[in-house]
Amino acid sequence: MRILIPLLSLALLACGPGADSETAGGPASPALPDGEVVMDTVQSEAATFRVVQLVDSLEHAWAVDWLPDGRTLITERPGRLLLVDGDSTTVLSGVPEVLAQGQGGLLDVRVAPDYRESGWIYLTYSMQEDSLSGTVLSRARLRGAGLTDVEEVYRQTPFLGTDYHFGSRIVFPDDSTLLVALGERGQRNEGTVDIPTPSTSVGTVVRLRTDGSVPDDNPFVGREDARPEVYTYGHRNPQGMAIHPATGAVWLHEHGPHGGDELNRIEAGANYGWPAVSYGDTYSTPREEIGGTEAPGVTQPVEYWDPSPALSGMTFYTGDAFPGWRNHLFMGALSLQKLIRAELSGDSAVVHQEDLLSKQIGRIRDVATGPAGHLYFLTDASNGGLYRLEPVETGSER
Ligand SMILES: [Ca+2]
Repeated sequence: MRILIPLLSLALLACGPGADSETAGGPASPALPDGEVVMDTVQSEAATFRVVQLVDSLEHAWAVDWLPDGRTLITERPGRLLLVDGDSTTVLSGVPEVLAQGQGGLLDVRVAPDYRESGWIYLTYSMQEDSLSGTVLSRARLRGAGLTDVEEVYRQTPFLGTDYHFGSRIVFPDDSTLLVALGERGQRNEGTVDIPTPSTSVGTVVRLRTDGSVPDDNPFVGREDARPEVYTYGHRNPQGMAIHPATGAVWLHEHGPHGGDELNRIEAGANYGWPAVSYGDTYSTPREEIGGTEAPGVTQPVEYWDPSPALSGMTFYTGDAFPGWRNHLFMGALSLQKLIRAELSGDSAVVHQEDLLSKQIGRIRDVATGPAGHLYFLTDASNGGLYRLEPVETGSER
């Protein structure tokens, strides 16, 4: 059963917390509930922490982000956008209609970096039209308990007939542009080994201005055989993307087929190979390699995993609560039900990995640095939750 208190929250929204409290590094946010400790003292390589469940009864939660005043936005795949303010959770009205089918539904949510001035909140979701579907990016403003000024900013081209591999994640390299990672919609099936091209936006990262227009300096602008919004291509089903806080490089992970989940560093114009190049195998037996593991002109992943963790969600940890984790990359895993901590060598390699919470909490769909510099994650389940990792002081730590 869902435990929501929309009526009470309407009153709270009108007198919410001040808009000047900061989200990262500051005191614990008054806009989050106290939560319930579900794991007491977890000792890991570089930190000791407890796990606190902040929100329960989430139905296939997909993404989490925060407003500048500390209130929390959570998407649920069936099509709901939730606003968490203290102990109250509001289902916001005005969310665009989504195709909640297969892997589709309401997906990512990101608060614009210039939110205090622009008020924009960005959403990705799958949408159906004429029995075909694809991933759409829209933006809207928050007013009271609903969205207003909703406008479609971009839609993937072409729409296709499957209901899976929609991607998707949004990041903002700066105030004026954004990147959206889009799935290949399952059209590149087993046995297909065509070298990918930038002629469609399936299986791509697209780069747009925040109003959806195409920047003049995109890599394929002016080429007749390519779409100008495409920034990188040859991706399979990316569900995690983040910007390195020190270098500004864009990192992305993507689901491989049977094996071969990849971590990639995103470079303008690069081809990441799917489906011609993969470290995964066919789903059918006997298992066979799909294409080869390398080809001329195809960018190799920085790292790949076999078996596939089914990666989802990604953040570079930038908070102050866990000094031993600073700038480490955290990735959620659905199938293998864990949080992966990865240490990078600059922007070139993963030099160390640690698995956290393996099979202890569930399928992890999103992970983020959030209020008070803590690490937060969402679980993907019909009764999932929002959780927070908090530091536990031990004798050996300063
Ligand atoms: Ca690849």
